[in-house]
Amino acid sequence: MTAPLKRTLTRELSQHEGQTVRLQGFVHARRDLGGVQFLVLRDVTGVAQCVGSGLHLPLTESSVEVVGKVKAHAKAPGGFEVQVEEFKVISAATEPTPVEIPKMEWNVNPETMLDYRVVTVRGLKERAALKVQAELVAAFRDHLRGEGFTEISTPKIVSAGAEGGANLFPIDYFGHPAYLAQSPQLYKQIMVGVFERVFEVAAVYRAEEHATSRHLNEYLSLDVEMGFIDDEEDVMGLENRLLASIMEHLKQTCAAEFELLGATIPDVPAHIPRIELMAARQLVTEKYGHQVGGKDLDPEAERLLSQHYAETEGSDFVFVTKYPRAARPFYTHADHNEDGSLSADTTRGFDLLFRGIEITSGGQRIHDHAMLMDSIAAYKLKPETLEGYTEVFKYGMPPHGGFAIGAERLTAKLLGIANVRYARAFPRDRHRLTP
Ligand code: AMO
Repeated sequence: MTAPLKRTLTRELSQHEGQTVRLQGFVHARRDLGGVQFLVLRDVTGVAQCVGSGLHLPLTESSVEVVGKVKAHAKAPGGFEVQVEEFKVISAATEPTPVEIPKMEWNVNPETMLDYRVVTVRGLKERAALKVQAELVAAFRDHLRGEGFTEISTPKIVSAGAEGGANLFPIDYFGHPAYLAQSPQLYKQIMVGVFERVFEVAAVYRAEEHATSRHLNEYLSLDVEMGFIDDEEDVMGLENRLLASIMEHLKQTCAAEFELLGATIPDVPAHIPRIELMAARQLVTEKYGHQVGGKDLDPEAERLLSQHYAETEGSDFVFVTKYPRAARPFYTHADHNEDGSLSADTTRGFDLLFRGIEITSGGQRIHDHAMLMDSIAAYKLKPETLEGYTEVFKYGMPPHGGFAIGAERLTAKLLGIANVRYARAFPRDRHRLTP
């Protein structure tokens, strides 16, 4: 008895010209011309055209197996086709798919695509976006491990919020009030006392009431925190190197995905430009006539500021630094005045904008216990609710800082996806809890 033929992946067809191969995958598309049947088989690496006669092709998306000979064929995807000798249905679809997966385009009836996400997510473009995100996360981990960071895992059920604001999801924890974590902020800081340099990759929760193209109720937060820093420049320097590594890794692993989505991988400048928040507000008003609302930058101001740096410095990235106290959470470290005293108004908090949108917040944190307690009082927070966190600052916490990148925002902007919901396999938004 001969051993069964090993499975070949569609990407490998070119290495098997003239040979008989065994493919397994999904019926991506099918066409029956009476005498001959065409089948486009999709596997994790791509698609392959298969041609045969007398085949009873099942519904699209059925999983199937094809054994056949590889022949060069200029018009077939990848330049090769498989002439079917044996055909087997592994698991037949029992219903036609609600949308035609190969024909799907971005922005075509977006709600329907999300309603049927269990199957629409198999589409080549949807898959490509999630693949890019997976590689981006892998590169995030690799780079940080290379710089001596340790991965941590912090609780997502918490007793208090970290970021302020009203966007906490309350839960009933055995009769006690609790919340879903908005961010690992307080815990990642505590873990600096253990490992000095830490990172976490985990979902976090925000009860955002409003449907926007940049907000999810559950998103993947790529968090970093490092100890023994001089100031927030050390943190921005790290993020600069990290982004350069991520983009380099994407060039090596996701060229096909970027091509499919018509997107380009940005060059990360060796030194990402920086502008202080007040100067940024002034710039968008003076150059573009845009009056900025609130204390921060509004979405239009972010877009204009990015446009300015793309045009004048060719950079898709810009750090906005020295945020005012009023626009930052209680844990943010004050900036120093020229005489060395601490500023009452300005902090060492920063944001990073990428292609018109904030993808990161970060900064130096308060590490002095007395200063932290003063800050909690000044923000009118209840110190007893934060005790589990503030206590650690009695035990010698070094100067530290960090940042968080929203993985879906980065993915969406990298790939030209207009809404962050499509940069997550199963998004949670105001009206969507399934699938
Ligand atoms: P912040 O609240 O600014 O900061 O969040 C950090 C980054 O997370 C992303 N993000 C979101 N993405 C999708 N949907 C949302 N609702 C959403 N909210 C935020 C953004 C944002 O820049 N603890 C601090 C970070 C730090 O200082 O280390 C924090 O959570 O990309």
